Amino acid sequence: ACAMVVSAAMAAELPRVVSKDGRHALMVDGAPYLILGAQAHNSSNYPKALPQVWAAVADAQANTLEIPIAWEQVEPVEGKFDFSFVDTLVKEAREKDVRLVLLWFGTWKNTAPAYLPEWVKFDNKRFPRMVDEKGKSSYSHSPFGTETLKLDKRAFVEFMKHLKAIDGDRQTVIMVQVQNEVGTYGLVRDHSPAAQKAFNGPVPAAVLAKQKSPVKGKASGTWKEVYGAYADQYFHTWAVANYIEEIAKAGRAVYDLPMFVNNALRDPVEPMAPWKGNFASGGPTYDVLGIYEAAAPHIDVAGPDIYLHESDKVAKTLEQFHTKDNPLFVPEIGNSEDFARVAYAVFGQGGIGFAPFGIDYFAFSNYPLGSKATDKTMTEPFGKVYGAFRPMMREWAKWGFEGRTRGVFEHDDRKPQSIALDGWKATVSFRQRQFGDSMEKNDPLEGTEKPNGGLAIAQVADNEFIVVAQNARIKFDPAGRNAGKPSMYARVEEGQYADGKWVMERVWNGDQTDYGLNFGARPFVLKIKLGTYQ
Ligand code: N0T
Repeated sequence: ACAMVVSAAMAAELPRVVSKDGRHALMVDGAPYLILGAQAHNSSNYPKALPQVWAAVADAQANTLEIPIAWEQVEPVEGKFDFSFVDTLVKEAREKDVRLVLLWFGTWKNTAPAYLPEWVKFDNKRFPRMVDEKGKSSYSHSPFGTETLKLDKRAFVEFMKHLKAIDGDRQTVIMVQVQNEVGTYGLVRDHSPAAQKAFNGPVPAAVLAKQKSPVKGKASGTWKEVYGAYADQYFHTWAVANYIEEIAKAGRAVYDLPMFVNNALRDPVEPMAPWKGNFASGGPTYDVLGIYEAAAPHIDVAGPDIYLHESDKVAKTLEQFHTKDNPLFVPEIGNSEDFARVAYAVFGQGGIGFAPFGIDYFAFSNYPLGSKATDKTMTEPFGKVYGAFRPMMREWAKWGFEGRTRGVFEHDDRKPQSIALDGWKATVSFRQRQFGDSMEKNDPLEGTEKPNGGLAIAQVADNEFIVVAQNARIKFDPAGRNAGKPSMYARVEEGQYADGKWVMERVWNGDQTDYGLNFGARPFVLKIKLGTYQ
């Protein structure tokens, strides 16, 4: 009877994002959870599409599927709701033991109105689009459209009510994305009378408190006075964030699941400059996360959609979207092989989740953003990584929340990287043979022609580590409290976590430890104990 009481109490605890000392966790069933995610294609939100999705999710060894729910799909006729797809999806997800992150495609999908019901799409009077200085319509709907907001919100609330009714006992669905890649291309902000009036009004105090100006402006006043050349973008960001907040807040009032937004990135490395048509104005780009935090407190996370293949841009993006107020969550990343190694950095750096886009055997490739392949060769690189993390994902998420984990991915320059640990320094190198120390320039290691290495490490005790990696070598040197002391391995075990316990498979020694610990193409897990002597 006691166990039943406990499990009923657990089930009643809704997923939530928690933060402590600048670190974050996604709690699911009362404990930190790691999203080993996979996102389906944009048109896979129909029952007949699901078999190809589940097959790919299984091959990727993902524990969570991200998939759209579209306003056009649930309210094809005004006021008449149809959630039959949601029912099928949740039922099948339970059978497959996969959690769900649902993506609400409403007013904005990649900034555009494509997923609006037909009765909304063309009715510009009732559902106005943004206009430029001359009154010419943009393709994209205005965040000042009060009817658009009212009805998007109503549909979203109906959706959340339905979710609560069918899944409130169990939380197959653990998070909800509100809209998709919001903002506007080609126009920095709305110029409708309502927008104009707000633009000439004062910046709200909450925004002033959270969003610094990149230029020297007044401490308070109108958008122009405070934010200068950035005023148009920041204003539009505030307007879009407000709109999203209204919807998220209303949805959470009926069913309080964590909610997030995703971002089509602006260039992460070019020097900061005002908008000049080079990204979607109004989206949660890294430079305006403060505005989202101020305007949209019911949004827990703004996550980057990573399709930039250059390693410096990927690394910078992980930094920019990981702050004391914003958990690191990568809701989309290209599904090409080169991105699989980035998972080690996200999981190692305390991220709550990672999801390649297009994990779905629907014959559609979004190359060059992602993979050319639409078969098993596309899912396999992610499957290998997830397969290594999956048995210990609960432990890993807990260590991440405790600040014990670090992670790196191989950069385009192929150079070694070092990781500072408590009492130790780890050096991670790439393209090295397992035996011997020289990097043979004329005899490069097969299978490493392109960067594909990654390593994540958790310090589980003073001198003890769990390492999961692929195509990488790790070596440890004493540092800090151990600096200057001679050291050696006390014990290196290959094994795996099962039901919360470490299960040793073999002890590594001799050739297997003489030249550092070498991981090949297939990831595995090592438990490493180090020691020092006089
Ligand atoms: C993403 C996906 C889907 C190199 C693209 C990325 C998804 C959306 N958009 O397949 O449409 O729903 O969130 C846009 C990135 C464009 C810039 C790429 C620069």
